[in-house]
Formats: sequence, C-alpha cells, structure tokens
Amino acid sequence: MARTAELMEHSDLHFELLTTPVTSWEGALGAALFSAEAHDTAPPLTFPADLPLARVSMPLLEEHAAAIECWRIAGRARAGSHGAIRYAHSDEFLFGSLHLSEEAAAAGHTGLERATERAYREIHATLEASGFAQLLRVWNYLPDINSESHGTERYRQFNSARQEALIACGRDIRGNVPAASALGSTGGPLSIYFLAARTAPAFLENPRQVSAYHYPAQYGPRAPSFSRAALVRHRGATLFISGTSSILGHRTLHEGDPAAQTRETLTNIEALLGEANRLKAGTFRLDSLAYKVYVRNPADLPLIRAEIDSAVGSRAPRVYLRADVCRRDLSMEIEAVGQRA
Ligand code: 3EB
Repeated sequence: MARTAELMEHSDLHFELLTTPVTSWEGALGAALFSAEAHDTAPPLTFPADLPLARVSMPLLEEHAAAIECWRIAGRARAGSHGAIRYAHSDEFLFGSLHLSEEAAAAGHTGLERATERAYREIHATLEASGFAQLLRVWNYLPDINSESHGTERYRQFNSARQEALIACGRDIRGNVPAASALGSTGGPLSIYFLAARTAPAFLENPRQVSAYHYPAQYGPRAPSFSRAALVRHRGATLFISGTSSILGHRTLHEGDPAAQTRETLTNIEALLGEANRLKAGTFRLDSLAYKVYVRNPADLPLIRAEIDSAVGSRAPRVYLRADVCRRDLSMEIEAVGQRA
C-alpha cells in the first residue's frame, strides 16, 4: 500500500454538505447522494467513477433537488472493492458503500434480515481485509422502515440481523459500537455507507438517555447496536453525532408536537456536545456543526425549521430530508458532524 509523506502529514478527514453541484472532487474519499429517485438516477456526471457513491432515495424538503455529502482527505484516495462493497481509503480512514436488494425470505429469515446480515458481514470482512479495524460511523437507509412483514416491523428486523451479524463477526454489540443513523428511504435497495479507521475513536453516550444497546425489549427483541456519538482525533478532530431524537431515558417525549420534539432533540445534542467537550479535543457548539434533519411529515417543516434556526443560528450548514423515522411516534430526527482544526 503506497504511503506518501504528504498523506501522512495531512490525512485529516473533511466533511462537506452541499445542495449545489460539486465543482471539485479533489481529495474525495466517497460521497452520498440524496434525492427523490437517487437509486435509479445516474450519478453526478463529474463524479470519479472509481470512488464509492451511496445513492439514497430520499427527497429534500425546501426547494433543492438533491444534496451531496462528501468526505475528503488531504491527498489522493486509493479505491477498491470487496464483495458488494466499494471503498476508498487514505492512510487512516476508509469510506465504503453498498446497495443490496432484498431477496425472498428463507431459512426463517425475512428478505430484509438476509440483506442486512449480508451487508454487515461484508462490511466487517472488508475492514478485516484492509486493516481498518475500527468502524466509526454507519448510515443505514431502508425503504418502508415502519411497515410490518412476517409479523415484525422492518426496523426491528434490521436490528435483529445487524446484531446477529456483529456476533457472527466476533464484534461487540454494546459499548464499542459505531455511531449510526437508521432511516426510512422512499424506495430503492438497502443502502449503507460507513467510515472506518485504523485507530479507535472515543465512543460517547448521552447522560439523558439509556444507551440504545440497552433499550428494553418493548422496542424489539434485539437492541440497536450503536453509540450516541464518536469522537475521532487525528490531526484535528471530527465528532459524529448519531441520529438523535426526542427520547429521554428510553421513552419518546412530546408525541404529536414536532416543535417540542425538535427542542428535546437539540437538548440531547447539547448533552452530547458536553460529553465531547470534556475530552478536550476542541470546543464543539451547536452553531459549529453541520446537520441532516429528517422530517416525517413535510407539513411539520416550518415548525421544525423555526426551532432549529433559533437554536443553531444561520451559519451552520443543514439539509432537510423527507424520511420515516424508526419509531412511529417520532416526527423528526437530527444527525450532525462537527470538525475542529
Ligand atoms: C433512537 O435514539 C432513534 O438503529 O442505527 C438513531 C440512530 C436511531 C441510529 C440505529 C436508530 C439508529 O433510538 C433511532
């Protein structure tokens, strides 16, 4: 594996969230495209063919046609593939993506469970083969996340299969688990993208919330295996805030009140910033993050946006996406990234 002096010196991870066309892909490691029909639309014309691109069918609210989330490094990424996974990496970081369609149920598992299990086995096989042992952050998108099939909600099926795959791969299912989001797309295959690293991050939990991996069985037989945040220190710092919602302890608050749910969610994010700032990797504040805001009902956008504007100000980049959130009583969810030089 080639290691240039330049890469060793500046392999910072850089995050960008855009609703306008990307003018340069210099240093790009990978990207995710969000639009109404992303899964059956051609990739952006200028996107480098060898790099991983996740395509998620999820409409934007507001007037933008598409959003692009781009991860970059200093220097040039090296690309490869492993099974269904396309990836690219620097010396320290690896970005990967995969799309898997659901096939028929078999051997006591639903089509979604089989796809999820295969996806997570392939992710861990890729990490083992490439030496990027630490999964930092995973984005999971699947259609019809709240529908039932075979007597179980699809989000619960996803959780069961994710946990089974982690166990099969000898990975932890609590504690040392990546930051994550899991949202309902409006169509397309199971789409997952992720960031991994050679060295371990600090995983953070929210003192206001029960860890998701300790949720009681009323939310499903297998708890969701993710951390509330991950802090990466590597020539600067990157803070990954997982999908965060109006949950206190393990209970949903403010059902039917999207404005109050947004305030509660922002209070949860502030609690995570407090945890991150205790680690002295720089000060992260609400007004210095970049946000993806998932909104279940487009009619709630004005209320949700007003709360976000008043809490985070006008400078922080943000996109609003129309998505199903993984509990029916949740109207919205927010994820964020913080970066420090
Ligand atoms: C929650 O706090 C909201 O299953 O990977 C947020 C982030 C949520 C990640 C996941 C689920 C996931 O429980 C839901």
